[in-house]
Amino acid sequence: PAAAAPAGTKKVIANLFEWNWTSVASECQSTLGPKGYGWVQVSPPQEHVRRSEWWVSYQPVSYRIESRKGTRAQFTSMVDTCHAAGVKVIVDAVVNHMSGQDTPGTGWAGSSFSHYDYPGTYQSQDFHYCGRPGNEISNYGDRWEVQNCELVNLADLKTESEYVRSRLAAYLNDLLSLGVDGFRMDASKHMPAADIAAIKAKLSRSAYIVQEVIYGAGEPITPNEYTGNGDVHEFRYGKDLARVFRSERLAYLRNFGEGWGHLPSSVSAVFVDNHDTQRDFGGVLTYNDRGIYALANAFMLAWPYGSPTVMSSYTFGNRDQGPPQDSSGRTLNTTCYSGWECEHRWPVIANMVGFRNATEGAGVANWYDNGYQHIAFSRTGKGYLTVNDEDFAITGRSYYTGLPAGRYCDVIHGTYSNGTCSGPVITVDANGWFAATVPAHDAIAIHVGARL
Ligand code: AAO
Repeated sequence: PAAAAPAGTKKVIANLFEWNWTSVASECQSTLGPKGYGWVQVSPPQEHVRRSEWWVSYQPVSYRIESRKGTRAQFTSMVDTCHAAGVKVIVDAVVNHMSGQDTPGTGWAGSSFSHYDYPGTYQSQDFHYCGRPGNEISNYGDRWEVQNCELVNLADLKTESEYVRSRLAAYLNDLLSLGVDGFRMDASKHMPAADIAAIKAKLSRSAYIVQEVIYGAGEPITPNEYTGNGDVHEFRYGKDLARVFRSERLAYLRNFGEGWGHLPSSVSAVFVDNHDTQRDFGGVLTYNDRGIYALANAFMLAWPYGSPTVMSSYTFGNRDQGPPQDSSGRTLNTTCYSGWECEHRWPVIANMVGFRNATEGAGVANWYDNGYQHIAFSRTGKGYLTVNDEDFAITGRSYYTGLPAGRYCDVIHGTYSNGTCSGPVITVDANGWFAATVPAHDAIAIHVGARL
């Protein structure tokens, strides 16, 4: 396929959902860079409608880089700071549509607009009017309707038109000029793959592309159609992983990924949950699942399928609740573990980013399972993970790792830094074995990047 996974040796993405630019910048410096994250995904930066809900970000009013998350200057400085910390930036790009407000209004930065008129940007001739009730998508079984009607009332851009394509490319090129490295193409299912290809062809330089196409059983539009443009989010991954952890057997994971009918690994972008699935897909694992959520992320980071994104959420009670904000709607600075979950900082998850980096390119070997909830595998010559999701500890076993003899930091229970380990040390013998107890609902992970 034409697509490339995120380039470089550090491929893990942290999705700092709805963080403001100042907080993203300091997180790049303090945590993302030092912990080995290669990329940060940020929420849509363009001017949007004014309301308190989180999803205002998905209702563009103009392409000025001014939003509740910060100004153009703050955005630019964030990109520079992240780059200096070795972290590349992916922008969530809302290109399928404009706003969904029926009454005219004024956007975040003062641009006035009405549903089908964005002065200086788009006018009524730039939108689809599909002629179905409310111009609304109701049947995902109808390809034409999904790509020509409105997704939840959002004014649907004619992405087949040359003017619209050029305007969208101008927006993305503006972001590239500020140093942005990649784009998450929001609502890609609602644009023909050829339209995305035409927009991509107008970009001033190459950029990482990941397309949001939610797999829906029996739907005519499939994720596979989009792989020629770049990576595609594999929504089956998080759903299947949650089902395995909640009601099936970890032993089934031995061929997780392509063996389960998921996209080819080289074009697949995966996550345990994202901002939509944690709200709208019953059953996925989220921060509310605490330890099991950490174990699912540890598995994702250890298992060589797809490009992983670690979700980082703010705490919410109801679906529409916006991020912590001041009385004018400006997003507050992030305060981890108080209003913000900061999953990407959880020690198990953050330390497993180092495991991913150290094992990049190594295959799976030495798979072991007990038929139920205890699994183990090595990443040839580089690392080893065992997960025990039984209700009891596994004692009196030895594990064959194939790793060089030595003393390794168990990065599930300790952090390796400057040659020391803050937790238990695992000793691999001259034949590549170690012996250890794995507590119930727990794990042990070792890798060559955290060897004492
Ligand atoms: C808000 C209000 C609306 C109002 C609108 C305009 O909620 O009531 O009409 O403003 O004023 C976000 C929010 C929306 C918000 C919108 C705009 O989620 O609540 O609307 O901003 O502010 C489809 C799309 C997919 C989309 C998803 C939400 O295909 O692209 O809906 N995701 C992206 C963003 C998302 C954002 C938008 C797009 C819009 O990530 O945050 O919306 O920019 C099936 C289909 C999917 C379909 C879902 C939901 O999925 O397959 O394509 O996604 O249904 O309709 C199982 C099935 C799976 C199914 C899934 C979910 O797992 O396997 O097929 O369940 O039901």
